[in-house]
Amino acid sequence: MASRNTGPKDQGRGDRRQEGTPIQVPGLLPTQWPEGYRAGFTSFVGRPNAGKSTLTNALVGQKVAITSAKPQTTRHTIRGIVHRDDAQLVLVDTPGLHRPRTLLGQRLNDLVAETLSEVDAIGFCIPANEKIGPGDRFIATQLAQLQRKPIVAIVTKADLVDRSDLARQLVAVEALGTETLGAGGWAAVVPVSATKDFQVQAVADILVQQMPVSPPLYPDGELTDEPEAVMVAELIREAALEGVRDELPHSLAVVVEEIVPREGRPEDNPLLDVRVNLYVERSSQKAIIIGRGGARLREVGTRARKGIEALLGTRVYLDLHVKIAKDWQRDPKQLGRLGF
Ligand SMILES: Nc1nc2c(ncn2[C@@H]2O[C@H](COP(=O)(O)OP(=O)(O)OP(=O)(O)O)[C@@H](O)[C@H]2O)c(=O)[nH]1
Ligand SMILES: [Mg+2]
Repeated sequence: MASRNTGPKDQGRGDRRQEGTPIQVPGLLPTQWPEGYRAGFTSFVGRPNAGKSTLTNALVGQKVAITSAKPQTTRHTIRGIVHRDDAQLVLVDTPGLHRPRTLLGQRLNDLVAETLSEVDAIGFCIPANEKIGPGDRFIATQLAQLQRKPIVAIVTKADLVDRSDLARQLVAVEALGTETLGAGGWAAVVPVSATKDFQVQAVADILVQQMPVSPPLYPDGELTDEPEAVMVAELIREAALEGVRDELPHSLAVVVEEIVPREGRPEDNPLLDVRVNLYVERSSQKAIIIGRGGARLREVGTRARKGIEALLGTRVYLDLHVKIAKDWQRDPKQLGRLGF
């Protein structure tokens, strides 16, 4: 039962999804649980950059999803698991929903739609510091079509506005709910700041209330089921996103080719060789990522290595290569090869 399927997560990523172990060594499912124990799936949706992944990490208590100030950071569904005495909450972080401009964008939207149909509840993330716009309305209308599924409206980034603006946004979000879902509206509306740890616990409590009574779905302590190779690729993409502008973030894809122990190392001081390809769409972008004399790429490696070493628990040598996959975001064949 540990892998109760939410569908899209396990599909469509083709050979990019290399075999790997989750962060924690998978244990056995608990054999006992208290009366009234709840467990289930909640998906976070919202516009790009709304704070879904940051909230996922705050709830899990560890980084399972990369985050950045660039929209469309998340490109696949990521499961993060919250363990409590009374419940297990499986969070399914999704790519931001937006009007698609490329085949990649369309695939990401389809992925979210499929995920939504299979979870127990939905957390619709709307930033406190941005007016509700057509993007949010579009998502709300989509959600309205999911019959009888509880939808919790989460007003994110509450730390960025003062009390009166927050109150106004809560009222506006409430109104959006009755406008699109009818009289019942949202199951709840809750403000949160994932970065300032304001109301994170309250969000967990509300979501748990929406979960069905059920035995635990994951072994104790398992925080995600992301394979290591995917986590490593994501940490490198996160490091590479920092400081690049314009369309480059969208053009970047990262694939870990192999992770192998370096031979001849002392047993108490092993080293992993991690060979990684960074794909961009044009040669001008390749030059930007590499930087003068390779300076930028070295910076990316240094920044990513810390997180990767923490994840894998050993020292690593990162071997980064930048390649061009021309217009991959629009090319079905290349999308397949890159795992979308
Ligand atoms: N001040 C503040 N910033 C936040 C908060 N939550 C997220 N952010 C910032 O908002 C930006 C976007 O956060 P993400 O969590 O990557 O947003 P997302 O919704 O997952 O974005 P996509 O994956 O692109 O759809 C990042 O720069 C975060 O640091 C918050 O509670 N307060
Ligand atoms: Mg995200």
